This record gives sequence, C-alpha cells and structure tokens, in this order.
Amino acid sequence: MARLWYRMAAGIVSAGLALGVAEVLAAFVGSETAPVQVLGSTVIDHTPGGLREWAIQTFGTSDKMVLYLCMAVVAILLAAFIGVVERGNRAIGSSVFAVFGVVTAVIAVEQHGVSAAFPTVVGVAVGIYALRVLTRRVEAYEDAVSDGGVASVSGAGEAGRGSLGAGESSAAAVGVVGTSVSGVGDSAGRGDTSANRARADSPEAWADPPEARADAARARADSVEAVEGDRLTPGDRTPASSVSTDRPQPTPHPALVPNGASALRRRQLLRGVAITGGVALVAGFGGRLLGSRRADVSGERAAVQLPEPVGPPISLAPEADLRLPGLTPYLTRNADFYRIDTELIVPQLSIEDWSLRIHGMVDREIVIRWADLANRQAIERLVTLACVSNSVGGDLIGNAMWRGYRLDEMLAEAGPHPDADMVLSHSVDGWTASTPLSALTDGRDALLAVGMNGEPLPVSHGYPARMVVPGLYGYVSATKWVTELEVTRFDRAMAYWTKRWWSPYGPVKTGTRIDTPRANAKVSKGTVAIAGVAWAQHRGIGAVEVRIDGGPWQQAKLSADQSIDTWRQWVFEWNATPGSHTVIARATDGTGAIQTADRAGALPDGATGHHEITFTVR
Ligand SMILES: Nc1nc2c(c(=O)[nH]1)N[C@H]1C(S)=C(S)[C@@H](COP(=O)(O)O)O[C@H]1N2
Ligand SMILES: [Mo]
Repeated sequence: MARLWYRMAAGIVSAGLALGVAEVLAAFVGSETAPVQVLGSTVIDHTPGGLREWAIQTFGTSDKMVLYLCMAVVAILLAAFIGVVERGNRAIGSSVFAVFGVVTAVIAVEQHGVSAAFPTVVGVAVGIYALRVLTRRVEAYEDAVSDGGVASVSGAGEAGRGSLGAGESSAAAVGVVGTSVSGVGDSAGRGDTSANRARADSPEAWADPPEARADAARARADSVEAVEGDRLTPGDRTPASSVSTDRPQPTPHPALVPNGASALRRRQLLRGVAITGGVALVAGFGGRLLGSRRADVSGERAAVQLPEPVGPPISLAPEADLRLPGLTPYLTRNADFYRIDTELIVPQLSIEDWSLRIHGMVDREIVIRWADLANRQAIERLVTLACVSNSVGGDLIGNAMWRGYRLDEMLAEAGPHPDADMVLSHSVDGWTASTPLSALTDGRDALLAVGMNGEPLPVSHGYPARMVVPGLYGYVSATKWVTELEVTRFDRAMAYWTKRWWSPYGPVKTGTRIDTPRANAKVSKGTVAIAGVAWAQHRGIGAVEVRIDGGPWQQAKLSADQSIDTWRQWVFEWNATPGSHTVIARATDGTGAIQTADRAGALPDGATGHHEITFTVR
C-alpha cells in the first residue's frame, strides 16, 4: 500500500513541478499563458449559464476561489493517477501527462498565440522528466524491499558478483551492498569496480538518475569511512559482528544491515519527492509573485491624476443616507463593491498600452489614447451597478460615484451607421458585452469611466477605463478594461454571456432587498426599523411597501431622491409584537410599475420576486 502512495506522491510532485516551472516562464511570456490560467479560463468559458448561475448564487464573489479548489482537487487526483500508472519501462503515466500538456498548449495557442504554448510545453517536459526519475526511484525501492534479504546476503557473501545473480532491477541496489562489504574485504577501489560492473550489467543502471548514482557513490564512501572508523579488520563479514562490545555501538550504515538497501532507496526516493515538491512550490509561488510584480500597474494607478469634472459637484443630500444600523450605506466604498468577472488574474493594463478603438459600422474609425482624454470634458455621476446574477435578496449590487467621459460624444465622432443597433464592447482579454446603441446615445449618462468614488478605477474594477451605463445589468454594459467599441447589429454579433444562453438584452429589473432585520434574526420588542434598499436604474424608485405577516401593504419612508440612476434606501418603523414574523417588501418604479411577485431565477435576464424574511421578536 505504501508503495502506491509513493507512486502517487511522485505523480503529484511531478505535476506540481510542471505547473511551477510553467508559472516562472509565464511570468515572462504573460501570466495568462500559465497552464492554470489557460485551463481555468477554458473551464469558465465553457461553464453553461445555469451552472455559472448556481456557482455565483452559491459561492458569490468567491466563485473563482471555488473554481481553483475544484481544479486543484481534479489535478491532484489526475496527477496521482499518472504516478500510479507510470512504469520505469513503460511510460504510461508520462503519455497521459504529455497528452494533457499538448491539449493545454493547443488551447493556450488558440487563446493567446504561438508563444503562449511555451510555459506549458517546457513545464510538462520538466514534469515528465521528474516523473521518470522518481518512478525509477520508487521501483528501485520496491525491488530493494522485495529482494532485500536475498540481496544483502548474496551481496555480503559474494561481494559485487552476487548482484549479477540478483533480479535485474535490484542489481544496482545489490551493487551498493556488495561494494560496501567488498570494500571491507578488499580494497575500496576494487569494490567500486565490481559495483560499477554490477551497475553496468544492469539495464537499471542506465535508467538510474545521475543523482541516485551520486547518492550511491556517497553511500559507498560513507560505508567505507564508517567501516574504517570502527577499525574493522579485513575478513570480517558483517560489521555488526566485528564491533567490539565494550564500546557504544555506532549506528551501522543502512546499506550495511539487512534491508539496508531498501532504506537507502527509500531515502533517495523521499529526498527526490521532497526536493521536487519543494522546487515546485518555490517555482509556483515565486513565478506568480514575479509575474504580478512585472505587470503590476498599482504604482502607475496611484500616480494617475483624475480629470476635474465639469458642472456643479455632486452634492449628497444628508437624507440620501438614512444611516441606520444594519442598512447598506447609500454609497458603496470601493473596497466593499461587489466584483464579478471572468478573470482569474486581473488584467494589468497600463495607460501607456490602453486605447479605445471605435470601429465597425461607423463613418470613421477613431482611436482614443489616454493622453487624448485630457482634451475632453469629464463628468461625474452617481450610478448603481447591478449584476444579472444577483438573486432576490442578494448583494451583487453597489452604488458609486463614477467619473468619466460621455460615450454618446465619442460615438458621435465616429458616426454610427443608421442601421447599426448594438455596440459590442471588448475588454483587453477578449470578454464582450452587447449594449443597445440606443442606450448609449439616448442622452442617459453612459460613461467611459476612469474614476470611482474619487479614485482612479481599482484594478479589479477595470483600471484604467471601463463602461458604466445606467439602467443595464453589468453583463451587457459595464465592460471593464475596455479597449474597443465595435458598432454592429444584434443579428450579426453575440456577446460573451449571450453565447452562454443569457439574454442579449439586460435592462435592470425593479428590485428591493430587506437589509435589517436580518433573516432569522432575534430582535427585542419595541420599535423595529425594517429597512433596505430598492432600485430601478434609469426609471427611479417611486415607492416601497412592506407587508407584515400577510397584512396590508404599508408605505415605507424613502431616503432622498438623488438620481433615477441610483438606488434608494427605505425604512418602515414597526411596533413589534413578540413572536415570529414574516416581512415582504416590494418597490414601485418611477413609471408607476410595481415590482412583480412572480418568482424567476436569474437566467436568462435577471431574477424576479419579492424579498421575504422571517425574524423573531422577543
Ligand atoms: N472585462 C470584463 N468586464 C466585465 C465583466 C467581465 O467578466 N469581464 N463582467 C461584467 C459583469 S457580469 C458585471 S455585473 C460587472 C461587475 O462590475 P464590478 O466587478 O466592477 O462590480 O462587470 C462587467 N464587466
Ligand atoms: Mo454580472
């Protein structure tokens, strides 16, 4: 059983080494070319909408962490399997390993071009080499264990020659024993010679890694030393019998006791596994660190000067935030803002490399560079951004102050054709969103945003530039790290999530969430503030009502109306009676439409239904 574990360990550390080496190379070629990223993004890209939905609902914004963990479990199982099926004389595991390498390399090339295969190819080659070496060590150990007794005896008795009679692959191990002992009887030099002969006679000798040979040589030297240190006299057969009993017994070299060969082989094997595993970890984490250091734009971001917005600065009415304990603040801090994207590694896009190309069905293609933005007028607007995957009562929604440039002005300069109806925005990594051209040109504050709450965009929220369009879910409008606006038509192009069964259109649905009391909370009797947020971006919120224990709908008090593009807080003060209570909330948007009670999941265009919680009053 233990031997199976050794093979598994050999497979796992070899695969780890492959990934580690690839990480180091990817630090130079591009972090997105590391096999972990290549495979991870492939998994994400092929995750059907429903499963993504489930993953986001279940794991929220830690969905990627979960993906990594799942991938790690699969990789470890696979690597263990590869280790178990690998044989010294039949490279079965290596072949499986190589197949995975080739597949990953091909995907990498498809994703990022020919050079993207480099980290995977080199990593897998190194990994296969490690697997071959370690497998031979496992087998040398196994043979030493099964032939151990015989080998020791024959080796001790017949010196190096004994090894010739021993099983093929145990020959090397026997050679070590024979040499040590023959070194006692004859000269160390002759012992070495016979050992070399034994090794040369054995096919295993050739398969033995240089390091193992060095180990064996060291073992020979050790044993000779040990023997001479103990003043063994020539002719003594076994060290044990020759040690005088009136002195403390030195520990004999493992190679000199029965089964010593297996102990030596085991040590070589474990050392090989430990070194390979260690190098894998250092390379993996070192490579990652190196990669992020090399590309990191956080220093550049800290030095970016945001443009001064024109017009009166946003004044937040004091009543825009009810400031109740447990109630979501009106403005979401950058650090608290939900993050949803398909990136495993956040793109590090320098302002030097950034540009926005507006092309497709336009009269003249235009390219806007970072420096060009200085000649444009910036504005600042409050906009609540929501994710289509937000479930009823979920927290994939946030409200920020965005600073940037009007997209309608930029589009007008390019001159969209009259028959165009969609803008397919592309991010630097190839993700796309389909936004109705009308939503970008109808006068709403659709922005190319560069600032969020007074700071340059955080890197994970799209630095240096992203789109923000009031009234639309993020997946059809809020492209982060945006580099291209392709003017086209809905019947000609499909965006990333539309290809995965989500709707091509994603207007935000009216929603309400009860923030306090929390579901299943226990509150003390007296006046309880039932409070939450409600949104209907670009239509505004007209009213919020609550219904307690199936009673009548009652009007909640709303926070000040800041903008039809942002959410509003609401509160209903209730004189709580002891017992268990159920509260439902619903919103009415600025057009007078009441939020539907029909329950629907997020796929394909956003969840509906009233948020309902139960709490206990004591
Ligand atoms: N490049 C890129 N932009 C993207 C996405 C993405 O996966 N890649 N996800 C979109 C989705 S689904 C949402 S809800 C918003 C979330 O923006 P945030 O992470 O800043 O909150 O970004 C949008 N922009
Ligand atoms: Mo989203």
